Amino acid sequence: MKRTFVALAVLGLGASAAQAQEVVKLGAAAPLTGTQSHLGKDIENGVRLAVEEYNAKGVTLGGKKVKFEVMAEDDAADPKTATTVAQRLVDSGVKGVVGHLNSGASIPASRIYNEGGIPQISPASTNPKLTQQNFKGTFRTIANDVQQGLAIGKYAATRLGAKVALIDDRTAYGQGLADEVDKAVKASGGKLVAREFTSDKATDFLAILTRIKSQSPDVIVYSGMDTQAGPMLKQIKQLGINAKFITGDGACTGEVIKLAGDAIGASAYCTQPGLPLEKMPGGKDFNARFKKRFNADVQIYAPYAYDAASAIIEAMKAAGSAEPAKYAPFIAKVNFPGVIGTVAFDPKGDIKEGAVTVYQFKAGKWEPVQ
Ligand code: ABU
Repeated sequence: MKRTFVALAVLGLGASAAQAQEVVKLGAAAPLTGTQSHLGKDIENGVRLAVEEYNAKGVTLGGKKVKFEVMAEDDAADPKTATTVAQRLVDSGVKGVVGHLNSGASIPASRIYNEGGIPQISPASTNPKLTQQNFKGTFRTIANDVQQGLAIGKYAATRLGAKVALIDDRTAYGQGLADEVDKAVKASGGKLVAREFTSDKATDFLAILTRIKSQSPDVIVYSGMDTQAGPMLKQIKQLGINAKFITGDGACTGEVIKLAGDAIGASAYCTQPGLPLEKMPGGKDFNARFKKRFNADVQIYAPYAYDAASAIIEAMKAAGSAEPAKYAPFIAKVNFPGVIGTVAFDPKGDIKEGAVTVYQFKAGKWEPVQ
């Protein structure tokens, strides 16, 4: 195995007493350019904060002091680019990867990591299929869309109105979540009056919204990202559609509020797998450290990325090694208090504690309501 050593000259003792410090590279893969870059950067920064804090404390593996370095890669939220990026990370000798953001990127990339024997923990990809492939090294720190779809479908049909229209963006995330919402609406006694789809590049939703308007739904569920949800809310207002609106974690952001402008109001709801940041056990403190370090607000996924990087490093510490073959089995056994809560995985690799929070838009921001 290729190893990189950084010679640290110990001041005053001369070169002979220099300490060798092993560099352990961790990958952070997410969209760092394009319309989802605010979420990708959130992930990269979560990983960076974890790595910097572990480096500051000092980590010794197998008697050797190590220094962690982050190799950040831009997958552009694109499935094909994600596989290229995954191969580059494996070839570059990273020992573990936190990523990707999009389920449509994480799922194809997971095959490359699995073949390369490199553990992958996604802090954001919620499509259930990611952890259903029987890959021993694939994990996620966020609850999956079986739970989130159930929460959205049930809340929509029982609290927002029985007639539900459903739109998805045909990505692995959007379509997968919509399928779960569809089941949950029907199981909760609701009626699906329309099922439409768009794409994660679209900006014009007038045709599908006009069809939906003719069905007079009580609630529109959008399963996709904030980049589409913002303009969609504007066009719902433009068409005079009088329906409530609910969306999942991909659009449960501050960005959607900016994009929607005055078209977002108290009839807008969203969900996030996990607790609100201020209710996470380590949330307030994490938020302060994150803001101080990056001069930026947490979007959604930074705490999950921080805990994912921590899970990799804790597993390395337990194994006494950064070699993936040696430390990977220890990821399945981690159990530590993270920012988001207890970090421990079920046999599939999903986080064990998976809450879902419902938010309503109130006084300019998303407020937890359930
Ligand atoms: N979880 C929402 C955004 C990321 C994804 O699963 O595609």
